[in-house]
Amino acid sequence: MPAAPGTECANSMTEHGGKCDREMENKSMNLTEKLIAAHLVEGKMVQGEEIALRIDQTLTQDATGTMAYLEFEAMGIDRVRTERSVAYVDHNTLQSGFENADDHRYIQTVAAKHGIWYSRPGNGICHQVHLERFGIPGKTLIGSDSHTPTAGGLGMLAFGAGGLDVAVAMGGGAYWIRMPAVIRVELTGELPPFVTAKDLSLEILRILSVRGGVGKVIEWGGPGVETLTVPERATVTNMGAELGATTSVFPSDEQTRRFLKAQGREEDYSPLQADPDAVYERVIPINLSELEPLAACPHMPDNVVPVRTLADIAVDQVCIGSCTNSSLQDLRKAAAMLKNHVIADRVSLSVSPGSRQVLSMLSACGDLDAFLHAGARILECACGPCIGMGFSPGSAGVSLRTFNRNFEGRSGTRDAKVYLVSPETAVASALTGHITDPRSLGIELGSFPLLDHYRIDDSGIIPPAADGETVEVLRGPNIREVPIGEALPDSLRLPVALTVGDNITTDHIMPAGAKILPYRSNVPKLSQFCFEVCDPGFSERAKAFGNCAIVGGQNYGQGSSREHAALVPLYLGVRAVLAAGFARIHAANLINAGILPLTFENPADAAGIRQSDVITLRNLHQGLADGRIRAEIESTDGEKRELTLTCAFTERQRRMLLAGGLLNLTRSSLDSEEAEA
Ligand code: MIC
Ligand code: SF4
Repeated sequence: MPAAPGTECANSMTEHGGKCDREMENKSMNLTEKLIAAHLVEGKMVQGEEIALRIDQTLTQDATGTMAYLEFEAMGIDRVRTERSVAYVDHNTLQSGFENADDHRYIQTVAAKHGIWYSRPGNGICHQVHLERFGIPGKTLIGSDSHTPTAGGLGMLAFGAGGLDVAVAMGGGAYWIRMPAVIRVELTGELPPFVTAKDLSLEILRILSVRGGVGKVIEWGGPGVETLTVPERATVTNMGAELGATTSVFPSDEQTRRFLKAQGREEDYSPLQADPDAVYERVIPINLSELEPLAACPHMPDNVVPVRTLADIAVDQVCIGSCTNSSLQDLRKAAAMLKNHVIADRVSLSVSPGSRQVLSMLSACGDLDAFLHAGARILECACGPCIGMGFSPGSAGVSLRTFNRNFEGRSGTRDAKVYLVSPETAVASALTGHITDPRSLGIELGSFPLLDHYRIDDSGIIPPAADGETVEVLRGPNIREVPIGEALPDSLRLPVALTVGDNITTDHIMPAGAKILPYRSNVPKLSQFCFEVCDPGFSERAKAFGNCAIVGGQNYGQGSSREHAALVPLYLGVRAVLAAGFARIHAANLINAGILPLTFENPADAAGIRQSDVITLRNLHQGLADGRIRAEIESTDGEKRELTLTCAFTERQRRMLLAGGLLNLTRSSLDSEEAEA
């Protein structure tokens, strides 16, 4: 067993008689380094180096889970080798047609067979339920959802990952990341009334932008941390995903102990914190007392301004919920503000509690009545409108959401204007019908401390079967094969099927929503919608080209962890994506799929390439080893020029790309193991 993080480094204990390299060097460690050291199985803790971590827990949700379990099954392992693996059904709970009900039945049976806990549809959003019932300070967690770092609010080291990486971790394999730089946010002061953890999340997005966290862990510390409850911390770690951060983490302290105790799990508590003289790449001071209500304007989470500057904008729709802001504490505050009031006639208000526990306690506390009287529509305990599963705004509608992403079209309405705000700002605006700084209402909002006891009822969670052998895995006809890459040839001639700009999200690449989500286990069908928001002709054009490339700008693939944003382009023949920069999880998913993510040495080169230009990449095998690839670009009028692409792949990534993806690599190593035996 590893040593408890925060006390010893477990990784090289045998080599150095109980001390890891860093302790040998007498270096004090930040919390991130302690957690990494306690789980390190390969590599050195040198910034930028690839390291492998032992994973204690995994989670999946239904929209990415089917694929992850198909991949897990392909590995031929009987029982998961983690301490805890949980399969949640929370994204596509509409079941509008047989497809999703079939997928859910598949997930339930595959979970029962292989030792995975199953959280039924309606039991809640994966991140909220995981925090309540399973998260443990000091443990590692990976999940096939980009907001898995939410568990960092409990002091976990938690990462969003592609389904294949989660499948490998379930099989006992390590999770590979680059050793991140660590930024400390030093909190002082205390949040003033009507200023919330959501405003703190938006403030850090304002400071760092949607690219500012790439390659970094955001570690929260300072005296202000003590004033934030675990649900508030989880709001902050949740939105760390929007910074592009590898993950975010809070210390585990008295607040953590109180939360776990209220969940009947005090035995899971252990204290964790950074050493007092730990070193950080950068320290960002934030005085909580100086914050004010903020809003992220359309269409990016870092497009942040004070709510008071938006005061005249009329509001059509308000949505409260999502894994960012659907805790009991959030919803009780919202209910208190709504009590004895009715929302403005022009506004439609939805409330999606984060879990059945939250909903049942709202009802026990009498708060549900306030929502009902005010005219709110109570939706299921699920992701719902956050992923475009209903409640889309009307044409050009203004929607205020307590969610974490306001990407164009994500709400299901392409010309909608979505603003991200706190529950307090959301309620204030629902009451007045225009964007309203909640402080201007002149009402008093009492304090809402964490309750001493939550209602514990785990009947929505089904434990795995004791004997998996007896369980039959049930598959519906919508479940189609996972596309598999081809070994990389030494040269590729690729017409450009699409050119796009900066900050392209996985919602652009592979949109979600009620129409498309039912096909998450059917890649051929899903492929019809690839890049639909940017260019509805893309899918047909890519197929017609056979092999092709995509050209993008900075931060290509930000947002969701959905590996479909790599698997679907693979199915359509995309062999390389050339961009000025990539988001971490998406780059990993492309490599897992066997698609080359190549970076322009000179970012300005992207602008000179047009759709249908032909890119020729030669000496690829040597180029991958050198980290530089020369590309010839031939424009449609026959003009040719050359440019340089860079690729700082690790040895492991190179092998994956040469083999045509992780599944091929795993297969060939299994074949050679068999041959040796
Ligand atoms: C999201 O918020 O974008 C999602 C939907 O939860 C995704 C996962 C998915 O696409 O299924 C994520 O964040 O990874
Ligand atoms: Fe679900 Fe939205 Fe959270 Fe994604 S961001 S897990 S869709 S609630």
